[in-house]
Amino acid sequence: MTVTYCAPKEESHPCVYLPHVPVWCMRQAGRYLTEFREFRAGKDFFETCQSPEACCELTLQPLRRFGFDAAIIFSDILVIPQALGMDVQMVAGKGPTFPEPLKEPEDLQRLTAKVDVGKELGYVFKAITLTRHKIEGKVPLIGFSGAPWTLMSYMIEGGGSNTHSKAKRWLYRHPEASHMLLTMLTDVIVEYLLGQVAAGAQALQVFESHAGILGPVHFNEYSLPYLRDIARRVKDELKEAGQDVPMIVFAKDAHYAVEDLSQSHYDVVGLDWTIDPQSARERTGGKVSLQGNMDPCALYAPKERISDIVKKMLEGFGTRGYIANLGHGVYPDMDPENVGAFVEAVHQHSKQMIKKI
Ligand code: 1CP
Repeated sequence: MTVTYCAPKEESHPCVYLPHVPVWCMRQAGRYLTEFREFRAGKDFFETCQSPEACCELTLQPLRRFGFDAAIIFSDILVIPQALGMDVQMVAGKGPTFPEPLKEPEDLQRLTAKVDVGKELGYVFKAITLTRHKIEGKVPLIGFSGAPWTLMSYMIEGGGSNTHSKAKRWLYRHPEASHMLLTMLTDVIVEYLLGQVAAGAQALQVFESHAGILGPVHFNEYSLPYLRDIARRVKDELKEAGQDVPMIVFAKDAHYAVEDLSQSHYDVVGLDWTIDPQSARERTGGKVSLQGNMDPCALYAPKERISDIVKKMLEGFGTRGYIANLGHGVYPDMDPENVGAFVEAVHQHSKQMIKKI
């Protein structure tokens, strides 16, 4: 099954000129919004993900409140392990849970060898097409996927983990099987991202949320080659069809890798808050755009303080080749007003900075 987005005639081009630095937030659709909690109440998380209408509504909720310059489709990175045949449940108070995680290399045989991405994940494509229409060209719609290592770690750990020791055990004990699993995931991710673009996604973000636990040596062996392969294959395939879509890579806690990431076929490198904006600029040498990186916890500060922090961040990154964001997602206990203050501060300070150029 393929879903192809056909733009309505009146839709404006997404690459519009903005008088300010664009801003969006990871997890901008989330539990910090009362309307999100009300909508999700009593509904199963993954059933919600499978409803295009629900995903569309949840994607649009933050846009109604704040002046975000992009939408990110409501879904989850764990729909890929589900497409590979694994059972994943969202347990209240615990987070995502795999009742039968992968334990040993033989367990790879349990995974679907050739995933029919259109059939298994067509509901995400439908959600993207519906949402793209509903946005009416006001802001671009971002599609996303988890990166291979992050998905592998969930599939082996069976849920969130502090040490990721079960998944890292595979890297030390079963390097071949690890590469096999990462390759399987990469193949599905490439097709999944291309399907999202066909359905109407105007940018793509790849989340390597568990990069930090790897360290430089393992990152170079088990993460970076797959991240590169994903961007290269998606870009090559799109190029053949005369298309291009900006791609963002977000490898959390992998500041040691920013140079490599800036040369890995992605257009934008997303940064967490543990790296200084100016040094990120120096290390990436203007080769890519940067995204990030305010500490999400700065949203607990009073609004005036948020404005000062944003100003410093903008001065560090500069206004060109830059997308403002947090260094990770919005937390459920955050005050929506402060999220609004963050967005306003980015717009206001960057407008003034651009005027001075
Ligand atoms: O019931 C709920 O609403 C649960 C909270 C929630 C939400 C709002 C989860 C469970 N997933 C989501 C949506 C989601 N997940 C989005 C939506 C778009 C948006 O950003 O607004 C996105 C992009 C994700 C991606 C995602 N899921 C990541 C990568 C980003 C990151 O946070 O590093 C990861 C690691 C997940 C797994 C996941 N899903 C949900 C939780 C609580 C977790 C993390 C669990 C853990 O390992 O601690």
